[in-house]
Amino acid sequence: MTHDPYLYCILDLGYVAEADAERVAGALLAGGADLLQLRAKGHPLALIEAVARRVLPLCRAAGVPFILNDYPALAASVGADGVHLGQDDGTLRAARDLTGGGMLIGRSTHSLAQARAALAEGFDYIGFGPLFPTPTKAGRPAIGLGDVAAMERDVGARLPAFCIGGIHPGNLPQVLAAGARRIVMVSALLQADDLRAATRAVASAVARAVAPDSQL
Ligand code: TZP
Ligand code: MG
Repeated sequence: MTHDPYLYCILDLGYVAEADAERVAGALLAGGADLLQLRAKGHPLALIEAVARRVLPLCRAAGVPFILNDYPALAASVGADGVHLGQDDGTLRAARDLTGGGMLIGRSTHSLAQARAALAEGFDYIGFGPLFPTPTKAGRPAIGLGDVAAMERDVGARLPAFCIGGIHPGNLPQVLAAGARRIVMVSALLQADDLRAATRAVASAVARAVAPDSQL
């Protein structure tokens, strides 16, 4: 990463066919993803491992951390840069025991209280949301924009905090105006006609809002 991370992209196999993994990852990276996560709900571990091993070198070449969702031991064995844990995916300590030191470990949070707890526990970064309803995490209630500023003040000032959930280019200005400084965008990018251009436009919009002098 050459600058502070603003845009966290997710290669979600719910939207991307396994055979397209490298093409899509390449477009997200070329468009300016600052972190890339592989998310593969309901897929066999062997397939997840195979995709991770194919995508990881692209991230390395781009200088972008590769994060695996859900599986600390697999993240360690493929040499990922990090692992992402939901609220029900165990403690930070348990994940560190599986991965050893030096790996980024992130936590999904769904409230200000959970965000503060993740900071206190020592996670390296958090996701905060879903801000809006989203088919990518169906059934998870939206938390809205009301706590974004407080979360940024109490937590985002101390560790990278990525707003997530139902964010698309149309509501991005509203999310940034609410105080978000880093975002995750999944379906809106993965379903774009020109993935690389869409990613580039979002990366630039976030950078312009949070670092007006940025060259992005
Ligand atoms: N965690 C909270 S919301 C979400 C995850 C993984 C899904 C985000 O996807 P999208 O398509 O950008 O709403
Ligand atoms: Mg999980």
